[in-house]
Amino acid sequence: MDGVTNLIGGKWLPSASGSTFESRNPADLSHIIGIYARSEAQDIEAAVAAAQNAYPDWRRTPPPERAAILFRMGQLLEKHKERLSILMVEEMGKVLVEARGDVQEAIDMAYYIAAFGRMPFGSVVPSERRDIYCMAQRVPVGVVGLITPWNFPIAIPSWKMFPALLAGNTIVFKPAEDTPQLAIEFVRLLVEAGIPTGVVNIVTGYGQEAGAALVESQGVTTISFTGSTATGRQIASRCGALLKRVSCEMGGKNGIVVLDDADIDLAVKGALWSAYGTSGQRCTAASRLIVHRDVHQKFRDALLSQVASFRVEAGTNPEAQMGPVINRAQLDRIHSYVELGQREGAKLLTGGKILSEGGFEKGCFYAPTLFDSMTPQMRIAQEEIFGPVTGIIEVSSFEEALAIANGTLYGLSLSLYTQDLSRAFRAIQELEAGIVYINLPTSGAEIQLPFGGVKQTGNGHREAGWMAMDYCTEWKSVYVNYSTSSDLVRAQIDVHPQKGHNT
Ligand code: UN1
Repeated sequence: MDGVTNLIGGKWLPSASGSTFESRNPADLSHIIGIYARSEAQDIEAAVAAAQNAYPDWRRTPPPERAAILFRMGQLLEKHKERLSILMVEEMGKVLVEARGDVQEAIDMAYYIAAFGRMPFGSVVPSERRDIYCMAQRVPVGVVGLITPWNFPIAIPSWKMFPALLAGNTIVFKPAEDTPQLAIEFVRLLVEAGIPTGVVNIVTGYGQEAGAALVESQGVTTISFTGSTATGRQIASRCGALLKRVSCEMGGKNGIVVLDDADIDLAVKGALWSAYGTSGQRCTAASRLIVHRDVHQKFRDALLSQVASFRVEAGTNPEAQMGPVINRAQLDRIHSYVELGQREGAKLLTGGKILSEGGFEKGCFYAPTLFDSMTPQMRIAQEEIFGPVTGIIEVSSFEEALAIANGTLYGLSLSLYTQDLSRAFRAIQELEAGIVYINLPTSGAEIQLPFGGVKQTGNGHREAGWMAMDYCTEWKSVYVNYSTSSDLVRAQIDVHPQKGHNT
């Protein structure tokens, strides 16, 4: 039924106010994907209460049992991979092969995290005293609030949710307003996999209403957010004031360095994928190509000929190399950055326009755009655009390339193309980023490694990998005295008596 899209304590409900919003296909805005509950604080509070109710029992459920549900979730995601991928093309706009990759990331994450159900949850360490047993164990944090973006509508919820569930937390999930249908499908599969009532709740709606209420809710101990740096800053400051745990994964201004000895064919392929994959709407997209002057012309000409012949189409067409961008507002924002780049003096080589005829007029399509003569301080070289726009910055040395690569406020993903082992390892040490690639594009992170960035990209947390457990667990240190003696032995004091002092 329209608008009945909040799963709270095992029941699908409309918003308390009864108001709704729509999700539309960005390749054809006349295609309405569905109508969703437009939720506010009251709905969030109901979901938080349900998550709190479910918490004691879920926390006590043995981890292998929790893991078995995640394993079944992996199987269900596999079974529904094609259906979800097609829905993703329609609701979010990425091309089909990429949509399959998005679902695959969640499948990988489900199996990976499920395997940890029988792995150590802490450590046993020696004591400085006799007959004392010391251990540190991970414990869940309680109700975790997840605020997720539209660009990886299945993968990113899986990065945040599966570790939190394995650890014994319960969830209130507020997905992006541009992709609610995929989030609902994801939660339905979790229910089918056997997740107990109230352990995962979903509340659809807008950030300023539902998202903000989730951050404020007293029952939520931890927030995990992926989105813009501006929103992340607001969320992190509120969480700071409320003394909540908060993990923010925010903007990027990723770059590819192409040195004079690089394999140019490989670098061009890497740049194409990094800049225009997912229409540039990845946190890991490369919007700066930092190219040595000796290979500049060769690299630029090869890249330009590829970009100029790029197939932009609705992602349902198997020939499509790039689909639409997410919505009209984003389309206008991308275009205003391109106009700004031209005013700043960057040279537009191709693209630079909203595609508005020949079948494109119903959707949000932008021509893949390539600039040359970009300089490091231009705003288009400093600010995240989140669209199919990149530019070449010419450099004269390896050192200059590293300085420019590091010269932004962000630090998610940086890549370097070279055949020189010593420069590759120097770069690995010097690049200021959470993810460094050598002879690979800036996109393509695998789930078993931590994902996240330094500087204004993150606030010190990582998603995916085993390290994702850190954001959703606390450490509890435990000391057990199993001595049969009635003596009190004090740490530090009685084990190191100051010889001669008392005599
Ligand atoms: C994102 O854009 O937020 O490395 C995630 C990549 C993908 C994940 C991107 N595996 O580009």
